[in-house]
Amino acid sequence: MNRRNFLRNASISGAGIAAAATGISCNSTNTKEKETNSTSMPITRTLNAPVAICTWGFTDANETAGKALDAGMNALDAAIKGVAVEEEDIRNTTVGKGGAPDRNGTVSLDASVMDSNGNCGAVVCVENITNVAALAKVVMLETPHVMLAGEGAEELAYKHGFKADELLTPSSAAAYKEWLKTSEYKPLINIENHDTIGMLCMDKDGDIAGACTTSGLSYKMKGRVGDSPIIGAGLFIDNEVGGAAGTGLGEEIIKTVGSFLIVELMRQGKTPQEACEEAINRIVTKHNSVEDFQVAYIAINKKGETGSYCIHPGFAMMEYRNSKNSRIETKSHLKT
Ligand code: SD4
Repeated sequence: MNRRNFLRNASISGAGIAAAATGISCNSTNTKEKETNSTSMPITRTLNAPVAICTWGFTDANETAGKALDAGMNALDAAIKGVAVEEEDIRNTTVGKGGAPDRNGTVSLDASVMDSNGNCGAVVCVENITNVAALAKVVMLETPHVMLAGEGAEELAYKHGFKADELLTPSSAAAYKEWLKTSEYKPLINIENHDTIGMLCMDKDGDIAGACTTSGLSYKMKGRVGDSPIIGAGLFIDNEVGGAAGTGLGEEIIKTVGSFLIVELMRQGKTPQEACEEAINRIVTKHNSVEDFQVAYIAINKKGETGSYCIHPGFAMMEYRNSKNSRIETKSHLKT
């Protein structure tokens, strides 16, 4: 038995034993399978998969991933395929091509991926490649490293057939020109200026993986890197437990290692919803005021249960399940 199957079977047996101990019966709404544990006791396994969730209201991206999962694609490739929809959509001003530039007028992208075996890859400060989540997968698979920056990441991309692209579009260049008039570095709250995509997928086998991709904060300092490409901050997966992804002011997510925290809280028994709420509360309790910035989290556990929570109202999570794509308005710490 390879490590992956060993862990999967171990976690399934663990879930079954815990459920038996609490008298909870695991009823699946989707996939129900009988398993046998080491003492030959039948265990009903709940997978409720496939499931795809993502940050903000990215209907098409989430549906793309969900349909790919339905067709049998593995969780990592489905997440990368889903987020590519936003990377390639020039209307999205904080992801991929068309993303807002830094203060010098250069668009630079960050991304990370993590698979169900605990492997991960990331790229930061990439200036000429649109599909940076796919590039993060190349770092994961084709190098002995986890993260590559700037020119090194781009060299790797060209070696693997990626094409150079102009990421600054006429409309992002015009918005930048307008911004230069005041050069005001404003805090960002919601989708109108802030729409990184973090996506978590559970495939038909119940394996979980994710991807996170962004151009970061609009008009950031040159070289600034946020949470999205930092494993544990913007994205974290532990296939025995679940996964989490973040969006919002990356500095706050990094300081509290938000996605790792959520997965660890789920490991301790919290639901995805409770874990997201506690991770937001960690940030809130460290500040006198959180009026000025947004942070939002999404999470999924091994049973396919999901949760989301944020600081300011206005954040929504997309969820694809049983071939249905739904927008889930997320509860927030601040009520207005
Ligand atoms: C960052 N977390 O670079 C990203 C920004 C973001 O929606 O989420 N925008 O800090």
